[in-house]
Amino acid sequence: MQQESLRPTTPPGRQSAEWRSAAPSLVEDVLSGLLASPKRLSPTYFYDERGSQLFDEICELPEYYITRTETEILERYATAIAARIGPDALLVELGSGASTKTRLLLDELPDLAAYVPVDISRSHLMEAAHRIADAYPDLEVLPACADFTRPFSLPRSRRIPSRVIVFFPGSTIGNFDPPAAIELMKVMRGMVTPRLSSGSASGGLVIGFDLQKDPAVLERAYDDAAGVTAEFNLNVLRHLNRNLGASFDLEAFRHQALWVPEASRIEMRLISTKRQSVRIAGEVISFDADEPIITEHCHKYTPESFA
Ligand code: AVI
Repeated sequence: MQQESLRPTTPPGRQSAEWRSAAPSLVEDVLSGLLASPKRLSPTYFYDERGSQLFDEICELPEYYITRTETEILERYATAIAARIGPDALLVELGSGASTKTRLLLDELPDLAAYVPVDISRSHLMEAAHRIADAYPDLEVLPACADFTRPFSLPRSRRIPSRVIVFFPGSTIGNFDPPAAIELMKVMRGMVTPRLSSGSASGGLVIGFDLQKDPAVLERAYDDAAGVTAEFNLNVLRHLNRNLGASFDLEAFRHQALWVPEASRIEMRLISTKRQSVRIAGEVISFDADEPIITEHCHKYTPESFA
């Protein structure tokens, strides 16, 4: 992880939390996904610089109701949520992106110890963090460039926080299959659980998840008329061409968003439009015509199934 303070740095030695795991390399992960049946690629690879920009565009699309709906919910309940969070908290936002919705909470939390936006796209993260720091000059902003599904250390704030609150909006939890979602929530629990010696209050989680609804509405949300989501999906292949020297022909794959009722999820796929082979890191991967690569699962819940 790389992290950078937009405020004066704090003394070392007050590390809040750290997790360790053996992360597979990009090439191992991509090859094992493409050699599996059905073929899979991790949605993590959407978020290079271009992918992060495209995702911001998706959030503005008329068909993509998630961002608008969640913003309305936050507008209505930010005061009540802030009252539950209380003073001097460390607010950690996972997958912070443009940090747009966060402002609704920050406006109601003038006495935060610090705000920690966490995102995998460094340039995107730093731009957003600078914008937040400019808009909230009294707030310590500690951006952390990390893949939050992997081990990373929380930065130390100048003020000792009363508690850690994880903010995980945007229905990103829906992109994890249920067992992985449970594991991630255990990691979040570790982040917010107070060290015994700190005397701090118990932490909390503010999380957004999406509800089941008419499949036609869902499929439109993930296959918009302007083709932005298609471009976002295909950008994964561009990312692999650039970073692994892969030979994907973007014209030979098409975007598909399919509602799978038995799993209660949208599956984002890239469909090979013909029989073809792709070279990637010394391996040759063969595709049949119409063969999918599954690039993302977007799980939809009921309040009961989420609980
Ligand atoms: C980031 N995540 C919550 C989005 C979603 O709705 O599952 C990603 C996305 N994929 C296509 N459109 C948006």
